[in-house]
Amino acid sequence: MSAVFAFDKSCSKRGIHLKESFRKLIAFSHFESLSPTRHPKPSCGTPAALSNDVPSTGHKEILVKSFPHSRLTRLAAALALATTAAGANAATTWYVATTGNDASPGTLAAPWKTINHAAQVATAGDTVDVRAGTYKEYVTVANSGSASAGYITFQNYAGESPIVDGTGVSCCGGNGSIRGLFNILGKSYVKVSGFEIRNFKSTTNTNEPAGIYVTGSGSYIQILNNKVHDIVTTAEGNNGNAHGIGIYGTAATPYSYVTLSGNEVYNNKTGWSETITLDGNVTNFTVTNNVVHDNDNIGIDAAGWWGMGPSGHDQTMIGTISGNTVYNITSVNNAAYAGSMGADAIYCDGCTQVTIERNLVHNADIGIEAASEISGHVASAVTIRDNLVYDTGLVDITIGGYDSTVGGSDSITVVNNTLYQSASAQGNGFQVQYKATNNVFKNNVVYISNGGSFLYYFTSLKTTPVAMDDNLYYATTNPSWVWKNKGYSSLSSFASASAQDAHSKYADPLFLNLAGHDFHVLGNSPAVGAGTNLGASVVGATDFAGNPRVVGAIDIGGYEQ
Ligand SMILES: [Ca+2]
Repeated sequence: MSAVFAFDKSCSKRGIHLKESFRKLIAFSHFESLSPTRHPKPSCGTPAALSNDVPSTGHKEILVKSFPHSRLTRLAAALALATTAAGANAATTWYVATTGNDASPGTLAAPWKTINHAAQVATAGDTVDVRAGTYKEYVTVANSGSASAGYITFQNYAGESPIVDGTGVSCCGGNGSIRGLFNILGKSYVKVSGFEIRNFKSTTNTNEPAGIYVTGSGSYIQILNNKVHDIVTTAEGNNGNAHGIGIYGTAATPYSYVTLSGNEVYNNKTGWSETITLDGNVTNFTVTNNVVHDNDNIGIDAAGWWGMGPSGHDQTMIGTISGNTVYNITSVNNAAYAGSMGADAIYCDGCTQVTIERNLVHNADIGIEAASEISGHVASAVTIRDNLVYDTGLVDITIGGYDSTVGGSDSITVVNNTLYQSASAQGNGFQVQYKATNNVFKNNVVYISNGGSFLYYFTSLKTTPVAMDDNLYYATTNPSWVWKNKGYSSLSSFASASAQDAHSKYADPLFLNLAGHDFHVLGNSPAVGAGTNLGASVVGATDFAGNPRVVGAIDIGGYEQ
């Protein structure tokens, strides 16, 4: 028996029933936030009654009334009325500054004081420019943009860095309510860009803080270039939850065309919940070029089958998770996990038709996983390609349900990834668990320096849970494959027993700089030109670095030359 058997690799993560019940609670509790809180108080709690002083339409007339009657402002008033009369499609740029006043006209010279005031006034096509400074409030976007008039955009004033800070903002309405520092509740064509969003905390399991919270149904949401951090539940040992960025499709009409790009999401303590979550009826999404690190639960999660959406509309689907850097993701200090590792850097938990490509993942409990935790369901039609994954606590890439009683994985294609475990890392390369069908592992480099396994397949329930070939394996000590809970110490013995990896190789891939984690290979590497081109729809257009994926004969691993 190799060292691999010294670890408990059964990956029995999460209190499944507990988590499911909480998800359902979330699905019902969003009604609190869906109420039209047009004029919320700075502190949370029961939504404020609607007030009539700032209606969501006709705001320009309101501004006219508030002007002092100097000659200059009468002129401005006339212009404002003319703008209103000309139609609602005139795009306006509004300004917010910590020195402002919500009774001001919202101009650069006379800005508003709160972002939330701007969020009540701005309509389709408008832009809200927020000056530098710290805004201790939460923001609920009152209106939608449109395809014809454009987005409602909330952004940093050029060259400045506004901060939305939850310090002193009480959270969040009770009864399991989620509230974000930014809330987009059933709105469409909304963009949030260039904010630091931080320090929103709850000490109870009945209040769930979020950095950015999107729920209901809608389309065209863009969350760009924000820093979201220190969103925390201190009730992790008591079923508390918090959310960095949460996109929840809760209706038969999806939340669609959702883009999360260029955000840094870090130092969050989220209990049973994830750092970035898309769950329920979410379609046509893109999560790209984000940096997600130092969080105590899953980094990026595309989820389904949890009851977040209505029956038949309960899967996150048709999307791309690409170009993200995800690291330092572990649940060992999350009391919900009672000291165990179980946090994925990137997780398709019941998603379908999703591509996970060109991500850099390291120092996570689990690198990338595609499976379902819900009995009778699967993650399906997921392509995991051109990723670099190294130094994980359990495994770099895994498929199949974590227990015989949960769901599984169907048609997961894992191609052209480079996996590495250094001597100090604890994990394996690949893992196959329960209920895995029609899956493919091909053209991957797997390099193991810790005595772990290239493949850890510990059940014997499926004859062929995965088709494997054209992989390049290398171990600095004790090469090991585990197939149907039996260990093999040579590629030939493994290939013979499994009827897999007939054309795979066992050789040093000759990384350019292993200590520096540069997984390019030298020109004379056995990876060069040694893969099988499975077609553009499978191997994609580019390699990890964004260079053409196929140059001459396709290479094995994340890089092409
Ligand atoms: Ca090549």
